[in-house]
Amino acid sequence: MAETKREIYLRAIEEALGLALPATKEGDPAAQVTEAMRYSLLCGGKRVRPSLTLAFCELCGGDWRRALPFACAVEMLHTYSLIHDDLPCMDDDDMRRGRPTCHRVYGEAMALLAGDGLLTKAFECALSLPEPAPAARGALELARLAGHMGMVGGQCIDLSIEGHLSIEGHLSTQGRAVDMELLEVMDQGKTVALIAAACKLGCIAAGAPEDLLEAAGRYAQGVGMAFQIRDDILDVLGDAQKLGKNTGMDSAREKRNYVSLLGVEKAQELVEEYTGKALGALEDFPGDSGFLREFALKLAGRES
Ligand code: GRG
Repeated sequence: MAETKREIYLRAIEEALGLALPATKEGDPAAQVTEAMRYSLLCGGKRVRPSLTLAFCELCGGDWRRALPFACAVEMLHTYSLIHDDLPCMDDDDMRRGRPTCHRVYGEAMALLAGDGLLTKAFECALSLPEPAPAARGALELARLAGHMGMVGGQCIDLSIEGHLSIEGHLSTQGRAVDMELLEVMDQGKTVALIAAACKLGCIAAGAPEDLLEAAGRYAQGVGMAFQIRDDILDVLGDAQKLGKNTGMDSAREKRNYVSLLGVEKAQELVEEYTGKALGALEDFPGDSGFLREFALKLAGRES
């Protein structure tokens, strides 16, 4: 049977990631940190973000293979954020992508360095695009969206809500009730920003005009918010299942997210509303957007 577009993308992404981060020779001083980086990067994951990069490149009329350095960059940056998020000083998680977290295997210091290594390597990859102008533009977009005004900023709000961090000034969440507005600001940073980078980098690799980058940003807003809210729903339903409950509401109350504010049903309605917005943004593209349409719909109903 012929491979689907998703399978073709996935195969290319896995191959490109492995080539971008080869194992080092025995005795190399970087051998252990490279192993820790490869452990987290090459062990599954849905590859949502790099698939978006390739699909947007193709939608904008580019050869999707040319966007592979950007796709690898986005996935490396995402993996760094997961490694750091799992550390004891943040979410303190033992399992990730179906196996023990990086720090559980390599220790905290090495996991911190593996994350740092992947963050840095992401920019090396982005800047390795053969044409210097789109390479620089892509790296700039990635830096802006992943940094303190994007993903890192969103993570700060999350830690502040969970009581791990107090932030002075305009980002302070102390004493503020967790409402829909605050959740949206947090998720725009924590989740949407990197998804937006993934989509925009695909357009940049294809040499698309600014109005299409803007439309890709709108698609990312819709898909990114839907992805996060669906994640909240799966989290709560997963917890409820573990506890043998029929509804996730008890465990949802402990966490502050869309399910704790709205309940599962209304949260899923919001997933569908945001997905509709994403589909609307695709109308601005002249090319065949069937893959990205299906992708958004699949993510809205995903089970893992
Ligand atoms: C540490 C700077 C820093 C940021 C961390 C990624 C992140 C921000 C936190 C992880 C927790 C979380 C629920 C983030 C929201 C984004 C999200 C749903 C990440 C998981 O992405 P998937 O489902 O993971 O695409 P895979 O493993 O499939 O790649």
